[in-house]
Amino acid sequence: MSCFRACIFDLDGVITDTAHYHFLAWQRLARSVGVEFDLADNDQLKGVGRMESLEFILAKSARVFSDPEKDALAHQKNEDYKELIREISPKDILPGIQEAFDWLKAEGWKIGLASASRNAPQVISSLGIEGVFDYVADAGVIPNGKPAPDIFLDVAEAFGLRGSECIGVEDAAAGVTAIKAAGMTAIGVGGAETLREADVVLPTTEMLLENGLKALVG
Ligand code: B16
Ligand code: MG
Repeated sequence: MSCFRACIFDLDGVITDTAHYHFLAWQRLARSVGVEFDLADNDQLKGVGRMESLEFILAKSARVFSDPEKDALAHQKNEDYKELIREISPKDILPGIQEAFDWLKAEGWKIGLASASRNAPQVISSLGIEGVFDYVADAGVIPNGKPAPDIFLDVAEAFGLRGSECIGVEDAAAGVTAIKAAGMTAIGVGGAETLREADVVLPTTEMLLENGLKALVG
């Protein structure tokens, strides 16, 4: 009998490929303030909240930005991002994710969402999967963002479970660190080097059920 009773998913880059849309919107913002922003920079921002990500980009500039300027830039990035995700639909659920949801439900596990994105409710609604989750964390009220464990602990607490009873699934190094800091088992989806702290690393979500969840359950 497995000790696991919940699976807690990250959204961007795990359930759907919005990580790429975040990249495009941040790149546009970076160019508007005259700095470069590439995929390697973006990897460091995966899972990192909006204002912290903005600070990372602005630190590349010689200019000093006032708080109102920062608010305006963050607002513009979000407008660009919302424009990019307007067309999202159920066909944008990454391969293997629905299969994993079906198995988790059949096994009686709780399913949670731990996304740093304030746009998460909109995205899961566009994907048509808002009914899948037993609990969706509200990034707006979580004190410390990833890599702090807070958002994963919030979900576990909502389920009345200990960290050791939960598996977290993440595409970001900051997210894997957060899962491990919450005392949970981590499945990383992406590059083995970036996600080396994870208990299991899978190159794609297609392998999540067979090589991730079922492998951990034994
Ligand atoms: P928003 P996740 C994170 O979502 C993204 O990975 C990250 O790139 C983004 O900056 C952050 O959400 C905040 O998103 O600006 O929409 O509030 O990967 O934790 O699902
Ligand atoms: Mg992510």
